[in-house]
Amino acid sequence: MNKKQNSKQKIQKLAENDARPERAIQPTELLNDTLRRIFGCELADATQKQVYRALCISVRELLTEKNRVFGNRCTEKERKEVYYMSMEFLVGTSLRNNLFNLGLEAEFRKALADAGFDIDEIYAIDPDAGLGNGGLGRLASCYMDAATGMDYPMTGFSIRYEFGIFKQKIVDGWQMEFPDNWLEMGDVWLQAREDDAVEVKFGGEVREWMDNDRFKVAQVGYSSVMAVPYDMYISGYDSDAANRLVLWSAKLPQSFDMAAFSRGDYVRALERNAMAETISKVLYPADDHIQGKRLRLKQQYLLVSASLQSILKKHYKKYRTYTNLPEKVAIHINDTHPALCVPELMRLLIDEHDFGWDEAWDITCRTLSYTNHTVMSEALERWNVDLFREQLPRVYSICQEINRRLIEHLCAVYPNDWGKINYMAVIANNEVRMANLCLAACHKVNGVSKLHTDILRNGIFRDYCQITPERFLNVTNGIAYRRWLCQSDPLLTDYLKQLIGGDFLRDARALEKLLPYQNDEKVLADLMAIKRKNKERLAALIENQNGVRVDPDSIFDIQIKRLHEYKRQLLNILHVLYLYRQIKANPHGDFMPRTFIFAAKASAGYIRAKQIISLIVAASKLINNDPDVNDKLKVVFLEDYKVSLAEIIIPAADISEQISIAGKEASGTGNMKLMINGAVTIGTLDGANVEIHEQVGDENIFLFGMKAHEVEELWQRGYHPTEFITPELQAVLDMLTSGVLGQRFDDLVDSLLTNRFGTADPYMTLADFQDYARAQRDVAAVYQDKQRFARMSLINIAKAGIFSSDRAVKEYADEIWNLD
Ligand code: OX2
Repeated sequence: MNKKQNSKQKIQKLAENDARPERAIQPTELLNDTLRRIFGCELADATQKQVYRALCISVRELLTEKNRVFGNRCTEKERKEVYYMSMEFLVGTSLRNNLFNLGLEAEFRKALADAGFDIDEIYAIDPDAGLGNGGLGRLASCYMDAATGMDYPMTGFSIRYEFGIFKQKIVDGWQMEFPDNWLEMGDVWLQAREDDAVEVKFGGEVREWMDNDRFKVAQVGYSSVMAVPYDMYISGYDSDAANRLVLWSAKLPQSFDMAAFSRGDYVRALERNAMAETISKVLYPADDHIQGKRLRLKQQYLLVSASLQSILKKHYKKYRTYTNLPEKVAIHINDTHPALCVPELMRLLIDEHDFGWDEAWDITCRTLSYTNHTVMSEALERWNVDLFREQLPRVYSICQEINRRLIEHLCAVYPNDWGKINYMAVIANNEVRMANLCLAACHKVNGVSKLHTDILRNGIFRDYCQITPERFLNVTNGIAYRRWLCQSDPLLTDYLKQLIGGDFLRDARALEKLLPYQNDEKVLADLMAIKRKNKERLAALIENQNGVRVDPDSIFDIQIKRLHEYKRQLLNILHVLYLYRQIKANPHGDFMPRTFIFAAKASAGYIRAKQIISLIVAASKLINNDPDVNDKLKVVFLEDYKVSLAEIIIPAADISEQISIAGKEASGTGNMKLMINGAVTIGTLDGANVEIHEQVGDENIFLFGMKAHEVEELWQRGYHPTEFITPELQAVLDMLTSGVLGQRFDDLVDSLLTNRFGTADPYMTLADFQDYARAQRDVAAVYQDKQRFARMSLINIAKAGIFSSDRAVKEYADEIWNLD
């Protein structure tokens, strides 16, 4: 090879023939080349930040090449591609994940150490790309990783939010939100493609006319926004592929309102500029909940319209036709947020590519598929008709026609059953219903755990399922365990490699090779020693951030997830106070020391959720400062929960709290991450907990509470929370209203006991309390027997393989997307 070529050129050259250019890399040479090009320096005189950027850029360039070669191969073979549309991708950090996937971690660690840099310090510079709220967004990222690792051509589409999920601080016991300016450092992962910007039209009106006997429709008098794509490359473990996550950023068209400038209305012109660019400014911080805001609708349309236009353009370039779209392209709608795909694909095919309605509808239906992630009624998206029509007049007229035809069809299927027909309509009661739009069109609809899919089939989507049951299926969620186990718990991973070999790195089901060691005292002791190390690491972080000393020999009982009433953090903290009272009453009693650790963000406007955070913080102050209970009970609320914090907490967990009211948590994925790290679940039979229970059996999980059907039955009979209050529980509730916690939580107690806010105790916290306390006693009893607990932990690790996102993505590929 020509000596004058730099590493970048060499990689380009190699990649033409070799899908693994990473194998030929010389880390020091590559870093020096990049440093010279970007900063005009070399490792010897670079700063840590320069090294960080140079390393990221080197990795990005490598992935760019991999993606180009992989893309060409897919094009040559005319492989079917999948496009995953999601308003959220909770990517977390990228650097360590990419180096790990490319098999370059150890080499770069060494090269940097030789130059006097600690790679862990460099990782710490890498910001979380927090372009999502919680499980839904993280799932999208896990699926990108898995698909890439399995060489599936998959492109993610989302929005380049300038501000991701807010940073959380607790100020005087109350959650405050601060902007997350992740692009300051995170921009290094993004590659802008200004030339591929796409026009997206808002507002105006619909005009119809005849053109040589052809009926034509168009949107006129609209305002344009340009959507500029930014590519983030996604690596996969030990794979030939590299895929792209395309993030759209809103910009005003260059030519826009030049008139205002020439009129000298400089300020107004710039104002409109800013208005257009607000579309991609900030992620809506609500999880499992909608706010029907105009800006949110604009975000959704920006994502959908820009993505579909670019998909169609690429498709046409390859095949010179759109009629084979369903054979070559699968477009997946991740929850209803991108449901506008249905009318927008129709619009593009009809208005811009001259298809008739029937053919366009056939193509649309066969191309689109939809995942539902929640049955919570406040999360089912509905748009006010006036708002919708004002912003998207042409898309609205298409929705009307979809609805007209749908109702015609339903009248034939369910004659005169107006209740049902109204329930199934796309437009009704002055609202556009996004779930029904997906149900009317998509060729496949799936839930995210067995229980959740049953509830879709027999509950909220029953009427649709009756007509076409073959469209409905389950794909239980999965996690990218190479991030959540292999990268976040290197101690356990190295140990497992020695003990059972490295097969589990390729196939998570190989973790079952651990099972034969379940009675091996040495192995059990080793596992506990690793857990203890991870607990020490977390204890150090807690001391550093919260100034609280926790005992690594206590049970680390962990609830980390979005704060939502249905997830019942309130149940957990009420029980903590209940334990507190027990210890106070009997300070010399035999009590297994415990540390309860919480981390959770509440949606900014969700006051009840913020009150629950305040209660946790207040309880932690009282308990952590009470010398009577000090070595027995601690409570910690860790601020600013995010992917990178989860990666430190999860390996240190003994107990995983999955305590939602049965029937409400669609799946949960934190439950899987904790399980694969050896935490034992205390939980209800909800979401994927049901399947975790199937895997580990009664012996290796702490179940409690009502089952989903029992919850329903209790509602039917009439739920009276006061009937479930024992004197001990009453005493706990009294703590909340008495002021001993430094403030009073009357609202929270009211929400449990009175109907003032609607239903009393809508998530049946009190009804499940006694059985939860019983299950917690079981936890303490079992933990006394260290070996027994270690065995439970081992079995949880061994049986977690099924929850790999590799398995989940394969099911999507085979049963929904029809990929080869
Ligand atoms: C979440 C669900 O609440 C959770 O149960 C599930 O595991 C996750 O999605 C991934 O499927 N917003 N967040 C969710 O649903 C919605 C809507």
